[in-house]
Amino acid sequence: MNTIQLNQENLHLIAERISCPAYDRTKLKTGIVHIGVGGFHRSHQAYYIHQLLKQHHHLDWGICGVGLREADRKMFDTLSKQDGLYTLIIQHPDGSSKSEVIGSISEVLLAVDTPDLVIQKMAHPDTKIVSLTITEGGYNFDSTSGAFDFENPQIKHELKHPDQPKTVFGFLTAALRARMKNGQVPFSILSCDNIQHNGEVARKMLLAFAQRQDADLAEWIATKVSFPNTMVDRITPVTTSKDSSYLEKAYNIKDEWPAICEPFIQWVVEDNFSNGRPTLEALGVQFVPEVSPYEKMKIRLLNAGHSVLGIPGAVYGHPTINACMDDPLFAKFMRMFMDKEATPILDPIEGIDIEKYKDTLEERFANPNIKDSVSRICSESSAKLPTFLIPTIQDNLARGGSIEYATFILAAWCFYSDKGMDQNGPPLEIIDAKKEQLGTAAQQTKIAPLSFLSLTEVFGDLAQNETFTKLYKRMITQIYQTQDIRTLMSHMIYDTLEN
Ligand code: CS2
Repeated sequence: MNTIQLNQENLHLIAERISCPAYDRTKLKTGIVHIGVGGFHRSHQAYYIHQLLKQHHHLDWGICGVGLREADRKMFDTLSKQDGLYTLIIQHPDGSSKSEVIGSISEVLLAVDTPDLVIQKMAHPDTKIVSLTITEGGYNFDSTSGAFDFENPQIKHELKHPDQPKTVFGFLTAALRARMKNGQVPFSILSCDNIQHNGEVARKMLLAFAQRQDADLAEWIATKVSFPNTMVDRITPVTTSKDSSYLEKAYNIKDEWPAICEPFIQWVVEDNFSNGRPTLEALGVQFVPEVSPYEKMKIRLLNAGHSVLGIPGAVYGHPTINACMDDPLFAKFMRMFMDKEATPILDPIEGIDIEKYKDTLEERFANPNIKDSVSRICSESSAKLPTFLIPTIQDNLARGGSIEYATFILAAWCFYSDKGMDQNGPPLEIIDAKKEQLGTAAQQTKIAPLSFLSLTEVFGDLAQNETFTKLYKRMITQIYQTQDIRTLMSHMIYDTLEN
């Protein structure tokens, strides 16, 4: 068999080897513009929409994938070449996998090349939803005050030149302004990032920005645009060249950017849309009046659990989350964190057994075929921990609960950030927009043990809390003295079990 390049023209040939979209992609209308096409969007929302097109033939809900940054060029080039097609490889824990070509992304745009096309697409009457996976950091808020960061140079530029948008806020306001002028119904803005109250945060940030641009537009957005809150979930590791090679070897298909994921998938959405929505309930999406308890449970257990494994895992030398779970000490440490610190601050959810939910998380993290790198988990921790972990410390400080495990992770993160600056030490590649600031603050630890906490945009006012700082200081001293994260973790578990 010769190797076939994945694209629309070859789809009928590829369909002889692997499951392919049978719906007529040429008839797809763009109902959704999605900003931030990475692995996660492709394993989650685009997968759900693909099922909808496949099973229910609702061809109005095709997706236009948009990249806003120069860094999205590879996504744009690859998906353009493949006519939006890619293979989703679902990896089961028993070693079996299921591959399927996904066809719901019908077009792609790169905003740095064609900003006007992006605005036109969003302003087009067919577009009913603009969805976002722009990462926790993309919402441009200060984590202490929660206020919009007007000091961001790109935002400053956009406010001076509203006709030259750069960020999501510039594009959304430009498109919504066009819709307001044309007397059209606005699209809904659907945030799919791991931020609690993600819809409300998106709304607050967009309104703050719009207000500075045009008070009438801000008023129109405030009254007319819906921002449903959502909880999204599917573990999606970074695609590697091995994944493309696998498709080439197994099916003779050349796909330069497949997506890999676990079998589990969940989407809980607040049923509040200004301009209609796809009927995804038939596919298992839960539409509920109140998403917050689901979001909180997922962020404070799953996402925090990942960081609780990944940060010490990176320092110790475990390459993946499943390798961390294979180490019984790491697995126990994470469960202790979940049981003692995260669970007590969660609200009960009807129909959900939290103990079972945590058991499932353990199974999902241990999936040996996902090989989710700790570097993905640790990336952008400066944006993740203020949503995933630090609020749990604050909640426990307020209620007199345990903060030991979460505090240890912050101390380990300081050590990790310090090591990442060390040119002579073992390689520890840190991916974080705040890498320099974190590293510089961490390097002062030996002279001033609390120096890492001086980054108030990350830690808020934690450094002012004596209960916390006392514990943090003890832990950071132990970590720097022993340089042995794993032994310290085992002592903590032992002490907890003894008391
Ligand atoms: C991870 C998430 O980025 C992270 O740190 O916790 O990407 C996680 O895998 C997804 O939210 C799973 O739904």
